[in-house]
Amino acid sequence: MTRAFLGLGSNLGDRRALLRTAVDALPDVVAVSPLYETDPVGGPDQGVFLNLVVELSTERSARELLAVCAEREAAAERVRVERWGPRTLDVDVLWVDGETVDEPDLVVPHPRMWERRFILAPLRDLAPDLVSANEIEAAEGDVRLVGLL
Ligand code: GSY
Repeated sequence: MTRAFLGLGSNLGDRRALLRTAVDALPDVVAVSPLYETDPVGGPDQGVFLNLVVELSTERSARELLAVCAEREAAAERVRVERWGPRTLDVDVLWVDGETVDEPDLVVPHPRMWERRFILAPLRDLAPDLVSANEIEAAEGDVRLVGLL
């Protein structure tokens, strides 16, 4: 079994319910981070996100996890009018212990995770061995702890 982390975010529709439904449907989940309200990083002017990270204990590869992410986004009837714009649900493969991938449609570890506080804050809650407090400080975008999903 391998430790893996997925990042989930939503800034369109009933954000909390969309995240709850997605987390409940994910396989191999062993921990769910607290929920954060986060200012959008990149893209056009858009509403604030809710973000969290889940930990999996899984035999799935990063590539197989990408397919799981796509399934959850499709189930949320993901609407995304423009690139980097508002979306009902975004699910990203962040990290898989011992695995790196560098392919056009999948890069693991997630290539922008170290710049994004909305990823690092909930990831550190679950995996303080991966993310230091200094790395959170150096990352971009305000985040506010909301509580448990
Ligand atoms: O990469 C995920 C989508 N996304 C987010 C997000 O989930 N949260 C915040 N705060 N900003 C974001 N910008 C993008 S793109």
